[in-house]
Amino acid sequence: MKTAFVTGASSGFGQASARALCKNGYVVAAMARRGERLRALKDELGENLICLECDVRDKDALNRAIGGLDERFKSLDVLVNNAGLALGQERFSEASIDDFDVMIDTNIKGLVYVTKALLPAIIKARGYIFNLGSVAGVHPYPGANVYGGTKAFVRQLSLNLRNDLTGTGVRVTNIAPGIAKTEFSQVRFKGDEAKSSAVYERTKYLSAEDIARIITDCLALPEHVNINELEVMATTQTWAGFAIERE
Ligand code: NDP
Ligand code: 8X3
Repeated sequence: MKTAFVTGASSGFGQASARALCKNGYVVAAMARRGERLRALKDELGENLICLECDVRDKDALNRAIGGLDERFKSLDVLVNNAGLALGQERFSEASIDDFDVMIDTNIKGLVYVTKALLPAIIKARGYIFNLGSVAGVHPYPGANVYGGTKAFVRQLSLNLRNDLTGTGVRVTNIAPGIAKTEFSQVRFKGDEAKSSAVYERTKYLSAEDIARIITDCLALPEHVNINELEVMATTQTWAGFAIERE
């Protein structure tokens, strides 16, 4: 019996990954704040889905939730560190400091808390850590400021973890997706339907299932193969080039 732990499992990549892992025979601990979404997923997937209604920013609650998991989770085969968000896309000077706090606390600190709490179990299983970075952590774009910074942190932490985990057999992959249709833009634009749907207009984007498939495909690789990072874009997405000021 293999075990997995997925954060942000109530929507998007996390939900699709929890579903795919369950269907591949894993017992999955699924964490998110929206418990009703997790319970609906459990109705769909059955007893191999364990609901953990928790905010990854709350270190004590997180440690209690992880501590309350049954014996099977003393050994953890897969961690998908996925919970995260962007809030706003204004220039740094106009953006909200409260939004910065939420992104830093969730995307950076939450991911660190989860990893720290679960690492002994992951080492025991010679397990696999997937961290959800972003193209925004590699390529700058206007208004990505703090969000991009948090994802650059995720990328560098992923690489540094590989060093610290040398000799343990634990694998770490930073997955850095580009445009993908989930609830991401609804959250980023705070429910502004016109803004969020404009992101996906007249183009072909990645789906949550594409990312889940990448995760299960990586897991199917032999144990001696570690993919350090995977930057994944829709075929329709490329770069816009440098911006040049002209007089
Ligand atoms: P969604 O908004 O669809 O899903 C985000 C998930 O994160 C939800 O399940 C949400 O659950 C959870 N979450 C957010 N904050 C917290 C918190 N404080 N505690 C626990 N869970 C939390 O977006 P995606 O699936 O697209 O995003 C998943 C990850 O992928 C994020 O890290 C995002 O930055 C990254 N990403 C997304 C891309 C995209 O274009 N979609 C591209 C590149 C990276 P709940 O609200 O119930 O707590
Ligand atoms: C999400 C992808 O390009 O909107 O991380 O930042 S992007």
